[in-house]
Amino acid sequence: MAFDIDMIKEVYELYPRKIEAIRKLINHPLTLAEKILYTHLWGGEAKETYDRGVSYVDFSPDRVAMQDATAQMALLQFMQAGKNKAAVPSTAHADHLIQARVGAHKDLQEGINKNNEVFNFLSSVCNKYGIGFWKPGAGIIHQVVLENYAFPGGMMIGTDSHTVNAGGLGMVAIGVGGADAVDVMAGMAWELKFPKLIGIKLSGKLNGWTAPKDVILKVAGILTAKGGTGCIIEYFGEGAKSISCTGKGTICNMGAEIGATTSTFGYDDSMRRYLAATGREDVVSMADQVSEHLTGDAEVYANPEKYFDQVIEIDLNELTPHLNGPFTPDLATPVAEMKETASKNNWPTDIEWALIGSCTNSSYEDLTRAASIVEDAVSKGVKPKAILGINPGSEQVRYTAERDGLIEIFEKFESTRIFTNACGPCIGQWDRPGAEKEEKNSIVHSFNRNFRKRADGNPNTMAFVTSPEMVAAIAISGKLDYNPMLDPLLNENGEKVFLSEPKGSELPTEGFDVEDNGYQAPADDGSNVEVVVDPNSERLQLLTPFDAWDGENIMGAKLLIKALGKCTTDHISMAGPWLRYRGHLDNISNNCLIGAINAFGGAANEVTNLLTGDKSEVPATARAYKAAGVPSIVIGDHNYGEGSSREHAAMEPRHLGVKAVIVKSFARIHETNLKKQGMLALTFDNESDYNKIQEDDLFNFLDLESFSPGKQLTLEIIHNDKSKDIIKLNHTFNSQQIEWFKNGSALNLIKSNE
Ligand code: MIC
Ligand code: SF4
Repeated sequence: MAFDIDMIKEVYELYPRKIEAIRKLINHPLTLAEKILYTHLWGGEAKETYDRGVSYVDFSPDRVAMQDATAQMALLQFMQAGKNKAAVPSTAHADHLIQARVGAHKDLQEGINKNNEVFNFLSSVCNKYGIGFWKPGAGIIHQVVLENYAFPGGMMIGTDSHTVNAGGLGMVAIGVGGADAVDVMAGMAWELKFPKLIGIKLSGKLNGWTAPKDVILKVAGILTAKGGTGCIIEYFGEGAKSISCTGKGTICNMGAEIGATTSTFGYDDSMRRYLAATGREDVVSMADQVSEHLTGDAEVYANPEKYFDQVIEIDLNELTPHLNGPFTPDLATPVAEMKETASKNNWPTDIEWALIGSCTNSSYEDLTRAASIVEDAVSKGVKPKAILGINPGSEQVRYTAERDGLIEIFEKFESTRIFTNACGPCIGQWDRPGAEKEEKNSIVHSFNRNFRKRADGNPNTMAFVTSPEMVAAIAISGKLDYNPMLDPLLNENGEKVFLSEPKGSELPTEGFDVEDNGYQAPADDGSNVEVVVDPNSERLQLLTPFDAWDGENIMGAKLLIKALGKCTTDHISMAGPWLRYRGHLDNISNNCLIGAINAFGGAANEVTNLLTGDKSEVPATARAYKAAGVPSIVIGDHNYGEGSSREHAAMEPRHLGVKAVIVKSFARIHETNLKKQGMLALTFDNESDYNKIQEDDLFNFLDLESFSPGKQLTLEIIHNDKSKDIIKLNHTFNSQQIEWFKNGSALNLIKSNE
């Protein structure tokens, strides 16, 4: 039986009535995204329609998921909200904190030893507040969610940007900051700007070396890293139906890399098969009764231009394998063009490591397709040139893969390393031998992100994202520019051989199996469970509420940093070694903006402390301003805060006394996170005003007293030579969000309403 089946039953029972209510209001055929959004309005049936890209709407998600690196902060905040139990089914997953070093067994034990305090904290908070806990080794949050919790037509939020993976099972699943999760777990509405809709029609059928991953690698190339911002992407067409459920998950997963709010697919047979294989026939029979509501209307898919804000068409027959990177997931190069492109750009082509795993590509099907390549190479006498590292997505996948002989196949290559069922190298939890030498090199992986330093901490590692089967092929050839369709390999006898096309099984023929899935159910009554946080802990710290706004204009603020170019959440609050401090706001604040490039001087983590005139590190400078009672601001470029959902990227500057972040444009989750923590998240009305900001300027906010929705704010910039600029700033705060600012944070507001 599926988890939380009563909740799912209720959602489906209410579907027909809610859809009928919408049809009365909207007199055109409906996309799937609209159906899911309008059936999940806070307050029940739809009473009005909303403007895409304009209206703020209160929603009522069905469930919440959190991963260990963000759950700590989310749950520390939830503990302050004064509730006894999470109001909707919620889970936390221990997956980000385990380092990949020698192999699954040892690494897992080491991970548990090193993170014991944090895992115990999460386990006891979950136990207390009725939250399911998936222990270390159980798997990566989004795979575990797909296998156990996702259901067609449902809505969920998760404190991780790749929560969107559940779109593979026809959900609207959205990545958020912890404070948003707190709203939902506290039984309150969850607010989102009604998204715009992009329709992607998939025609034809994947074939040969082309994989579901190539669909999204191609889409990323078309839309770029911010092209999906504020949009839900809905896939449809014959090609969509031909892709497996986990393949759909891969496509939705990487929608995060183009800034999409989420992506989804209509309910179809691939989902039925996946639900049944993962023990959820009960969900299939319920979903089947409302199946017409769990996909877009036929008329929408027949004339998509009329109903979506943008339509893209991809012919899967024509699609070829891609490699995206380095340093950004939207730089798409077809495998067939890699030789030329790599040599033009001077990308190293020798590959030492090739990695399969992450929430994007670690399904049973992924492993079978990659294993088929390895088996083929072994049978043709070809030895791998690079090391193949594999992180299975969940214990269920790993156990089944072992039972079915897949792990054994991978291990026919002596150099293969099977790592823990966890994020591992995808989030810098990788003790790569030699990384400290910072040599220029390339790696390939089947993950989703490839920002600088992300996998092994080496700024000179260029990571290329591709499908698991291409990762396996590149591991064998040892060459980034290897094209398996054209290039022969030399086997042990010196003969030229070609690798055969990958073959896989969508699902295990004997079904999934697992001995211990790693799940811990919460206590029925958690009131006696005690959660202890050691006041001397360096990893966990109870939160102190941020100060409310004093009602005065912010005057005399100094510039902490003007960030130049790409500034992702990895630049603002780096992961890897810093994951250690995710539950301790003061300690993790020591990584605040240390990866951002200072527009003055061009270095990372080097700014001028304007109180002393000395060069200093960003966090130390912020602390100096804070200690002196001087407010500070941060300036940024386009798509500021792209990437992760981690709210640390907003809480750290807030904790260090930054009052406003002013940029050319924001990534969605980060903008909300800033607002939630009581910060001013503002954009230049005139983008070129970015150029007016000088290192030693003073900033005065002239009209904060009249801060109101839709009204610009005015910033006075006083330059060193006493000349002045007055510029206009835009914002997207609604009146509720302005209250967050006034109260010091959204959480302060929840508490004051208690
Ligand atoms: C990531 O992929 O960057 C992460 C680590 O999963 C993050 C969450 C985090 O920073 O903890 C995400 O994608 O939201
Ligand atoms: Fe984990 Fe990587 Fe997925 Fe983030 S993207 S949840 S770090 S596997």
